[in-house]
This record gives sequence, C-alpha cells and structure tokens, in this order.
Amino acid sequence: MVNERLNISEEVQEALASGRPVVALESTIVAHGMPYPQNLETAKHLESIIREGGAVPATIAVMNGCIQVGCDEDMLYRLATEKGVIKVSRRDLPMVLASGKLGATTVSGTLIGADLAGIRVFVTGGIGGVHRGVADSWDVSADLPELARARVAVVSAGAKSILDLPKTLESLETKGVTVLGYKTDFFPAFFVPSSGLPLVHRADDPMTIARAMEAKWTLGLEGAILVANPVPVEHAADSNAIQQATDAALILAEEQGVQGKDVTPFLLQQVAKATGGESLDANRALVANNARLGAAIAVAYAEQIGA
Ligand code: PSU
Ligand code: MN
Repeated sequence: MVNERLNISEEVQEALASGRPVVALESTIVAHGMPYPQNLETAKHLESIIREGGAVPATIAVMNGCIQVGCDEDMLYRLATEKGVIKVSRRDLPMVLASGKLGATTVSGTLIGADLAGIRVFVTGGIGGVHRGVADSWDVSADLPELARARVAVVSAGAKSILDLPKTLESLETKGVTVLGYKTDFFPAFFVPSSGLPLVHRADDPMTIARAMEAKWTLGLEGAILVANPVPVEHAADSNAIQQATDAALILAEEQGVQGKDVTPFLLQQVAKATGGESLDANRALVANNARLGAAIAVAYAEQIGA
C-alpha cells in the first residue's frame, strides 16, 4: 500500500508481505505512562518477548510527518526521553503529522496505524474508557470509537478503576466491540485480576481468539476484539491501596482543574506516586503478560488465515 503519511519499517513490511505474525505496540505508555528509565526498559522488554513468541514487534508513533510503524532503538529512546512528546489520538493526528513533531500514539492512535498497516494484533496495558463523573465532564476516551472501527485484536489487562468500568463495558457493547475474557469470566481491573463485573464471552486459548477474529472480519464486520487478560495474581497490587490512591487522585484532579487529554496521564502519575513502586511493578508485569499472549494470538491468527 502506498501512503505517504505511513512509514512502515523494512522488517515489519517484509513480515506483513510474507504473512508472518506481527504485533503492534503503543507509544503513549512509553512517553506518558511510565517514568524513565523503566519506560525504555519496558518498551525493549516487550519487543523481545514478542520476538521470543515468534512474532515481529511494531511500536507505533508519529514522527517526521508520518505514522511510524516499527520503531528502532533510537526512536524508542527519543520517545522515552524527550520532553514535550505529544499525546496523539485521532483528533490530534492531522496537526502533529503536518508539524513534523514527535508524537506518542494512544490506543486510539495506535489502532489507526495498525489498521492502515494491516497489523491485526495490538498489545497494550490498559485501554481508555468512560470516566467516572462522565455526567458532568462528558469525558469518554477516543479509544472507544476507535475500537468500534479498527479491525485489530487488542490485548489489555482490562481498564483501571480511574474509569467507570460498568459504563465502559456498556459503551463497548453499544459499539459492538467483542470483549473476550482470557481464562476468566470477569472483566479485569488492570492492577487487580477482576473487577467483579461478569463478561459474556471467554476464551481459554489463542486459537479460539484467532478463530473469532477470522470470523468477525471475514464477515466484513468492522471493529476490534478486545482480549481482557488479567494480571497474574502473583503480580497483582493491593486492591485497597489502589482504590484509595485512585479516589485521592480524582479529588486532586478536580481541585487542580485538570482537563481533556491531561486527565488520564495525571491520574496515572498520582496513583503511581501514592502506591510507590508497587503499581509500577504490577504495570510492567501485566504488559509483559499481555505481550506473551499477543504474540501467541498473532501466531495463531497467521496459521488460521494461512490455512
Ligand atoms: N490507561 C492505562 N495506561 C495508559 C493509558 C490508559 O492504564 O498508559 C493511556 C493509553 O495510551 C490510552 C490513553 O489509549 O491513556 C487514553 O487516554 P484518554 O483517557 O485521554 O483517552
Ligand atoms: Mn478524555
């Protein structure tokens, strides 16, 4: 495909052309989701897990006027260390592309790049969703409408309780996003394995997920399959500590008048600060766990559509 605003690395292009498994990764988690140097270590670690799982990693970002699909070490370093990297969702793409500035893609921005490139599996930590207090703020992440559009399976550990999880699930249903619990009947809550909210669909192996992907997109339905993969219990954080930190962060955000795209990074930073290293450790463990599953799904999907 020729698209002058899409720059796919040679390695990723070759893998896609020969039908080999590829897994997309977002860059907001690198630029805005974790502090340096853990962010860079995590970014590289995720790429190596995906390679060990038999797939090619493709971190997606915005640079030099293009959506960059597949970042080399220098690019990852820039995303992890530069000040003022712009957080990019669908709304922001035109201006950041036109300016040539460095941008980190959210789940929504990454879904756009992955779908355009033809990458069908994407690994992240947590998705955005409907915020608590939505009735006043109208704050609903651009991740939700993008999940309704992009033909990509997204592996996440559910969503953080900075969000209104029941409303987020309702919105996903309305938008027709298939949510699969991986080896669970409950929607995971990021740092903790379960939110207590039941899910309708579950899968116990990567091939079952690959078959659902094939079925959805062969029929011609647009939109994602959201794979909800719980954090392993041994890495889960203390639920009460997280809850208290979240409540305090929400009050502080209100007091300081934090708005718009700054809300999520602000809440994430406050929760990380209040829970010390614990939440960061859980965060790193769960994305690694998602990367292992994402690679396995990509391998199964390549088999499924190649068969
Ligand atoms: N949730 C997390 N960690 C993250 C994000 C969300 O637990 O790093 C990031 C993702 O990039 C997600 C974005 O797409 O925040 C959502 O931002 P907003 O709520 O502004 O749409
Ligand atoms: Mn928002």
